[in-house]
Amino acid sequence: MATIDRVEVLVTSPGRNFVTLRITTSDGVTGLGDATLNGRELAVASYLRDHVAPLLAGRDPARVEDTWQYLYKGAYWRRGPVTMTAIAAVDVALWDIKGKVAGLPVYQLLGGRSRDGVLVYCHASGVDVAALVDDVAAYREKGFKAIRAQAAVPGVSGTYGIRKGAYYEPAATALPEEQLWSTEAYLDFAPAYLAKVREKFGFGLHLLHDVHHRLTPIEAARFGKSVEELRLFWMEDPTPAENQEAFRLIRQHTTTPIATGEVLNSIWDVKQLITEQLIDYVRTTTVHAGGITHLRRIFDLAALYQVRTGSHGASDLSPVTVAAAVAVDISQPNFGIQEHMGHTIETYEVFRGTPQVTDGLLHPSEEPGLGIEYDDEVAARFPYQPRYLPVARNLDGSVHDW
Ligand code: GCO
Ligand code: MG
Repeated sequence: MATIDRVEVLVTSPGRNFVTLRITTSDGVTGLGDATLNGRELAVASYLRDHVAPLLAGRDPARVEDTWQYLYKGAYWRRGPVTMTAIAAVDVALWDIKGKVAGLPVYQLLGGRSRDGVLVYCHASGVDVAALVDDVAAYREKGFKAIRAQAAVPGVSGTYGIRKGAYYEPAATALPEEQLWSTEAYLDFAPAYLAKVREKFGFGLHLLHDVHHRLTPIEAARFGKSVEELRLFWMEDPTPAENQEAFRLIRQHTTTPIATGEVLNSIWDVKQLITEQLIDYVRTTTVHAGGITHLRRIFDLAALYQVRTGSHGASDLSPVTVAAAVAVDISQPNFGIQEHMGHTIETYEVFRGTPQVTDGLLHPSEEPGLGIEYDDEVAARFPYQPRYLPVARNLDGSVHDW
C-alpha cells in the first residue's frame, strides 16, 4: 500500500497570495489542494504545517472520506474558515491523487458529466454607469452569457467590486484600507444602474448583482422588490450571512432570487437556509467549505430543497479551486452557475493547466486528477506579501460590514 510520504505547504504571490498544499505518496504521486484564505493566509499555512502534516504521514492516501472525518472530528474544535480551509486542502489533494492513481479526471470519479459545460458569470464594473455599460458590452463580446454588474456609488469610496485596472483585487494594501460607505446612497443608486444595463442589453443575458452583506433584512427586502422587474439571476449576500433566519424576512417580501454562502464553511452553516428554502443558490466552495467531500454533501442537501449551486470563484480562490469547482459543477445535478473572475498571467504560469473559459463555459481537464501542475521555480519568484481586504466605515465613522 502506498502511504502519504511528504506534505508541503507552498506560499506564493503571483499578483496575490496563494497557499497550496502538496501531498506526495510513497509511489511518487502528487496531489494539490488550495488552502488560501484571503487576508488570513498564514493562519491556514500554520494549521496545516504545524497541526495537520504530522498527522498525515504514513496514512493511506486512498482513504479520502476517512481522512476527512479524522481531521474534522479528530480536532474536537469544529467548523470555521481556518479549520475548514485546511481540511479542504487535504481533501482536494487526496482527490487529485485518487484521480491520478485511477488514471481518470476527478469529475469521472464524481459520476461523470451531468452537462456539457459549466456556465460561468464574470464581473463587469464601472466608475460610473457609462463605464459599467461599456464593460458589460466588452464581456458580451467575449462570449459571457452571465454577467455580474457593479457601479461605483457617487461619493461612496467604499463601493464594493469596482475594478481599476485589468484585475479586480480588493486585498491590495499591506494594512487594511478604510473606505466610506452609505447605505442610503447605494439604495438610491443601484436599482437605477441595473435598470440601465437591462434597458441596454435586454433579457437575453443573465444579470447578477452582489450586495456584499451591506444591508439589513428590511433594506434588502426593499432592494429586492425595487429590482423585481429587472429579473436578476440573483442578488447576492443581501444581508450578512451568519444569521440564517434573517433571510426569511427578505424572502417574504420579494421574488428576486437570493444567493449566499461564500463566507460559510460547513453544512451546519447553511442547513436552515436550505431546509427552510430561504435561498435559491448556495455559494459555498471546495476551498472554504471542507473540500470536494463536504461540498458535495451540502449540494446534495440543497438538491432536496430545489436550491441550486452557485459557487464563489473570486480571484482569491486559486486555480486549484477552479479545477476542483469545475469537477463538482460538471457532475452535480443541481448545479446553477459558477463564478469566475480569472487570474493574472503570472498565476497561470505557477498553476499550469488551469481551465479557461470558452464561449461563457468552463470545461474540466481530461488529465488524470485535477490536471494542475505547480511550478516551484516560477512560484519562488513571487514571495508572500502581507495583504488585507479593506474595512468599511459608515459616514459617522462606525464600522460597517465590508
Ligand atoms: C465575490 C466575493 C469576493 C469577495 C472576496 C473576499 O462575490 O466574488 O464577494 O469578491 O469579496 O472573495 O476575499
Ligand atoms: Mg460575493
